[in-house]
Amino acid sequence: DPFAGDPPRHPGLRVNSQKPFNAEPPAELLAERFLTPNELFFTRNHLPVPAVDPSSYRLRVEGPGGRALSLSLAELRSRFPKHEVTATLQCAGNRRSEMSRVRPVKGLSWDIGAISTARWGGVRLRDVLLDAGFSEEREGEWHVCFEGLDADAAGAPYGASIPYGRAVSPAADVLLAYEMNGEELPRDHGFPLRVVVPGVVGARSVKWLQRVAVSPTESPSHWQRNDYKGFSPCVDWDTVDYTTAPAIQELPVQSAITHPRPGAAVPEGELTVKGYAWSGGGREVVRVDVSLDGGRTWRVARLTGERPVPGRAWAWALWELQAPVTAGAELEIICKAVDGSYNVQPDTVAPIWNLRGVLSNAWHRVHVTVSR
Ligand code: MTE
Ligand code: MO
Repeated sequence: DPFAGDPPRHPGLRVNSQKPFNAEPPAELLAERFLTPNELFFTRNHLPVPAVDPSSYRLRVEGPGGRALSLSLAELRSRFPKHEVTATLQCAGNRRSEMSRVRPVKGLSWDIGAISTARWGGVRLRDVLLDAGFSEEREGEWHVCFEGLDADAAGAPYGASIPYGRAVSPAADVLLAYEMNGEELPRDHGFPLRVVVPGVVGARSVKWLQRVAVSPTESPSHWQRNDYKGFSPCVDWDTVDYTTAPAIQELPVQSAITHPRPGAAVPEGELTVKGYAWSGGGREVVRVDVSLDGGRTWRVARLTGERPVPGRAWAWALWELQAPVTAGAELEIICKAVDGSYNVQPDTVAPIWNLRGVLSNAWHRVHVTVSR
């Protein structure tokens, strides 16, 4: 069993697949805290968790002109300043289960919890690239490619890439992280070193990082070239051509209701509706609208948690709304977020349906009844 060496996990996680391990925190706990506790942070593994000996671990950074850096963990910590960033990671497949209710899609059936937030500590990717001999400006199209230590049966490692400009931009805060919420990285989240690309789909934040290289083309990895792309609802598995769509990088604006849960009976009186909202590319959430009557009337939720720097809003906003509800009522609660570029979420799923079930960000709808 290639998964026999996987680490123990928190029993409270909602497991979507055991081997490889994929799990999300229960929705009721998801937005209870601004920083997701490490043991509840959603986990998205494609392969078995590699066992890494931190004393012999080396990060290989391919430099220009055939030079290369080989960095131990101690060297990473001592050669480069420590940098900390609070960032939300969201899987492209978050809320896929709502998409499969429109028409079946291929992929893990995530509910609303393939998203979590942590304070990451590590070194800036930028500092490591400059140390390896790269410069800030580079003519033409370049990509920074990452490889993990986890490999498939054919020996191909998990890999992904991001554009060079994001990797070297000091404002983009791309990290090689060795800490998560003040603790050493847990094994499920990439021990001993992972990439964290704030504002970008989780798939590019490569865990168990082994190698960094700069290339004129994107990572050759399956997960960069043939997955994590969006298509029209008219494209099916017979017609899909992965070369025609760009790899997902920055994600669209997103929000979901974490309380109450679908089908709940809530007591009459004052109802508190809670949830999260987030947008890609550092675009801050400027407003969350909530309806209790299926979208006929709206109220504005109160945003809680840390307020972000505009343009570098890497972490989600939590929100809540109090409203009186009367016994016997059937409520269709809806939330929708607006980001700093006034991007909004689509009202329904069908027009954004796609065969892989990614980018599922329609208005989130929760039906509840009010009891006495
Ligand atoms: N990195 C490696 N090496 N292997 C993986 O399977 N999964 C990716 C990314 N990095 C993955 C990886 C995907 S699709 C996501 S959404 C995030 O890791 C999830 O990070 P997490 O498990 O820490 O939440
Ligand atoms: Mo993902």
